[in-house]
Formats: sequence, C-alpha cells, structure tokens
Amino acid sequence: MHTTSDAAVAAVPANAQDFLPLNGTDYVEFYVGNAKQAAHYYKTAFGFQSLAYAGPETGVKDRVSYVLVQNKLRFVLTTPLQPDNDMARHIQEHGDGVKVLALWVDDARAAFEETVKRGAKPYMEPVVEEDEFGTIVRSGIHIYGETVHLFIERKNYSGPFLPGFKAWNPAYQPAETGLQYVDHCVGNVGWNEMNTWVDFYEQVMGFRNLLSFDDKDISTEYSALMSKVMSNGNGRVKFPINEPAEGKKKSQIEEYLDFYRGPGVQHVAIATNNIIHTVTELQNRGVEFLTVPESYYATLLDRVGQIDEDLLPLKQLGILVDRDDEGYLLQIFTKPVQDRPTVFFEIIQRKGAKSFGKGNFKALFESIEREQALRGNL
Ligand code: TYF
Ligand code: FE
Repeated sequence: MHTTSDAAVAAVPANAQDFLPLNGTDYVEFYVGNAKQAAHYYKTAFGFQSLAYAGPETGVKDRVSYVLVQNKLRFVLTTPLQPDNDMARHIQEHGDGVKVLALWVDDARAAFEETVKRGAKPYMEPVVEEDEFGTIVRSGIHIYGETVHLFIERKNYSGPFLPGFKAWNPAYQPAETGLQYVDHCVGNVGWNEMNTWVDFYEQVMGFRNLLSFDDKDISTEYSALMSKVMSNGNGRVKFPINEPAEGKKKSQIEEYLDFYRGPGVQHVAIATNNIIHTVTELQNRGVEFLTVPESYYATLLDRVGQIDEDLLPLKQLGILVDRDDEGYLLQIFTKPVQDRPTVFFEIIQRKGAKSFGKGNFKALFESIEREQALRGNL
C-alpha cells in the first residue's frame, strides 16, 4: 500500500485516543567496542556531561555503560566485558551503532501491551526495577534490523538515570556545545521494506506519515533513495524511514546496509538554538562535517529568501538552509562517526519549518557521494 499523509491522517479519527502517548525520547543507547573512549569522544567533541555509570562496581557484571547528558539529550555508551554475549555479537556484526531508541512513557506496561497486541515483536517483557530513588518500569519491542524501542516509565523515580547506575561526577566536564534534544532519528531499511516499516509505525505505534520523498525528489547523477517521515501524535517523536532506490550507481543507503550488514539507525538529528555557535564549537573540537561547494551559497538567498543569520558564517561553516511554508531550517551533517560508513549526526535549528530539508537533498547527497567515491563505494 502506498500511504499518503492525507490517507494516514484520515484513518485516525480526530477524537481517537492516542494508544501510545509518548513524552519524548528518553535516551539513545549505542553498543560500542570501547565505551570508555566513546564517552570521552562525546564529552570532548560534542560537549556532553557525565551523568551516570553502570558496571562491575555497581553490580552489573557483563557490561559497562556510561550515561552522558546535554540539556534534554541523553546518550548511553555500552560495551560488553566478555566476548560470548549478544552485545559482543552485535558489535562484531554491525560495528559501533545504535541499539536502543528509548521512549519516555507514563505507563511502560500499557505501551508494551498496546504495541504487542497490534503486532510488535516483544524484546523485553515489562520489568519493575527499584532502588533507593524509587521505581522504574521498562519494556521493549523490536523494530528494524536488530534495533529496539524501550519504553521507560520514570514517574516514580528520582535517581540519576536508572536502577543499577550510580551518579558519575568526574572532574573532567568539558563545556557544552548547545545541543538540546533529539529532533528525529532516521532508520535505513532494505529494498522495498520502507512501507512495511511505515505500516508498522502507523498500525503498531499509532504514528502518522508526515512527509514522503520519492526518488524523483532526489536528482543527483547517481544517488537514489526514498524516505517517509513518521511522527507520533504530539509530534515530539519523529522517525523517518529510508530505503535505497535504483540509480546509476550505488545508493548511499546501500552503502550503509552493506557496512551495517542490515537495517539500522542512519542518523540522529540533534536540535540547537544557535547552530552557528554549536557548529563552530564542534568544528573547533574536531568534529568533521560534510561540505558543499561555494556555489551553494551564491544563490542561497534567492532560494530561501530573507533569514536572520549572516551568510558569511553559514558559508564558512558549511551550514545548509531550506524553507517551507511555515518558516525555515538550518542543518548540517557530520561525516560517519566510526570507521564503517554507517551512523552520523545531523545538527538542526528550526525557525518555524517543520520539514526535513528537501531543498538541500541534491547538494547534500552529492556531498555524501564525494565521500562514498573516496571510500571506493560508488
Ligand atoms: O532526516 C531526513 O530525512 C533529512 C534528509 O542520508 C536526509 O535529514 C535523508 C537522507 C540522508 C540524509 C539526510
Ligand atoms: Fe535528518
């Protein structure tokens, strides 16, 4: 079924109860080969602060997890301590990557029941965990590839993160870079699988299709992909789903699928209130970004009209701008943050626009293709 956003909206009566109310993203958990060094990277380069720690010292024997925070953003970096477990196998298969997109709910039991009833594959039956700070309920379901959603209920909890974690307050706390919260998380899925996952988010999670991009929206010489943006009822959680499309050469999505060895999270988009400040800080700390040709800026204001920012810093930093009928947005994309060309980050500042930078696709994808060609994967 080809779902248009109109059809999806029409399918949900205006007074229908949201069966999966979400307060937002709770955290993003990465399985990595060396969590100690990854935590240092995200603190030093991205300006995260240390929040919590779990490991042998806190009674967790099979792994170490570092929890980092920056404003409303929480990242968890987890590494296994033995080779013969699912985390180690996950890392061997996929490299460093996103395992968990955790969603903040008021009722983790209901979230599990409602989604499993509608066809979700269970990952974690609801579990209640307690410590001196109160009670947490967690549950989880499988999504694309080996990625999972955990539902986190923390309304009766006041601890630093979750039971099993202790507060982590090292002296080293680099200054933040202005990253605020998760704007959206994009999944790459296999050939002809996009609509399966669109249907999953509609039927199992109660999301709706906000926007769709087909291969005609993306007219580089080579690249082809299709994308549909899924949003929950209150718009706080957005999951675009990409699939590769047939083009002259290998789609960037195919390159991801080859190296991640299957579907997974392609990018996490992080909001800032001042993209010029944030990207200046990130570049000074060594974060590498995709670049666009100078010519992108020669005609930028003709394309997007008047904007608050000066053109010069946008051009110096390589920040892209796009407009929709509600406003504009500024965005930039990092290079992949591990050696496999898989996960990367987007930094985004929205000034009214609720869209996803369709006007930047050509310049952005040509930039990705230049990198793909350098890797010999185009
Ligand atoms: O999340 C999005 O849909 C936009 C556009 O490789 C996009 O950020 C799509 C594919 C991609 C990079 C950005
Ligand atoms: Fe994005």
